[in-house]
Amino acid sequence: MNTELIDQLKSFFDDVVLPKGYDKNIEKIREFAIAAKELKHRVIFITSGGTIVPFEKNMVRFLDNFSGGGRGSSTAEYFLEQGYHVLFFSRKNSLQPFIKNLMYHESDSFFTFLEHDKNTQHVKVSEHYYDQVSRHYLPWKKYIDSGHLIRLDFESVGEYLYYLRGISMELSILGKNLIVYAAAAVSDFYIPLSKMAEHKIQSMSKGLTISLDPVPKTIGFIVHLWAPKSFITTFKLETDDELLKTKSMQSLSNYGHQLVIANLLSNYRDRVIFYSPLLKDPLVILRETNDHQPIEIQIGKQLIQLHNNFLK
Ligand code: PAZ
Repeated sequence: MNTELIDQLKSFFDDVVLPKGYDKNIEKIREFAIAAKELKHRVIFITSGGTIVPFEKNMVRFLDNFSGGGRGSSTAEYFLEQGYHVLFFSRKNSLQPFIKNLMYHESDSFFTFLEHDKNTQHVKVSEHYYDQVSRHYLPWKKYIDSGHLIRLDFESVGEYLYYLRGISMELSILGKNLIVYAAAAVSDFYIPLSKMAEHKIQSMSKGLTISLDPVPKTIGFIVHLWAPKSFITTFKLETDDELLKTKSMQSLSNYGHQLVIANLLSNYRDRVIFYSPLLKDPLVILRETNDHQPIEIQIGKQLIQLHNNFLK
């Protein structure tokens, strides 16, 4: 890795807050990685949801982005069902595998599923929703209790990168059995602590101009330093179709990893394209309009096939 990039990353880490409980959480991940290695488990490390960029040290305001964690959580479900162990690293309060269907009900909130039991004066799951609640809650509980699914969350871009580095390094002992699946929408800009207001920014008649520094690119670090033997998947999101192919190919040639999944904001739930040196041609994956299954099932199927080939 070029020393300039290494220095940039070092200054980034020096100028953001170390996540609370970092050492303890990394210790948990180390134990998970050691057990998975001993038992030769296949593991996928999924990042999901969007990072925030705080404006103040005593944070009142922040920049956010649209990602809600649908892609990451649906992918986690598929891989768990296929026998993979999943480390699910997601934005705090974003969608979670299986229980996402209970967190956000189509017509109402989680309260839709409840009813008042007049005999006990307790609230219980309404009989009408027994099947639905069990179908989503039970697999979630089963995978957590069995240790197949472990979860950790992030909020700011600083927390995200600290853990991205720490988790990748811990899981790297799994070698080729590890897939890194970086689906989170990570901010390209941030405010370093040294330039950040201490307290709530006060209103000013002349308005507010905020200057943001670039966040260092980390794909190269994962590929060359943090988890060099694993199968690395990154996402490329664009809004302009003309740019999508070029940017995806550029990313593959810059970093030399296994897979870029390209998607457009306008239809990312219905269409993605795989660019990979393991494929002869780019692979377009479409969700049929009458298909009620999420596209992540198709993504997962193709990804497992590529992972199988990579392992041979
Ligand atoms: O979380 P979600 O389902 O709402 O969105 C998923 C996504 C579009 C953020 C993901 O597919 C993706 O493209 N992630 C990378 C984003 C980026 O290039 O910054």
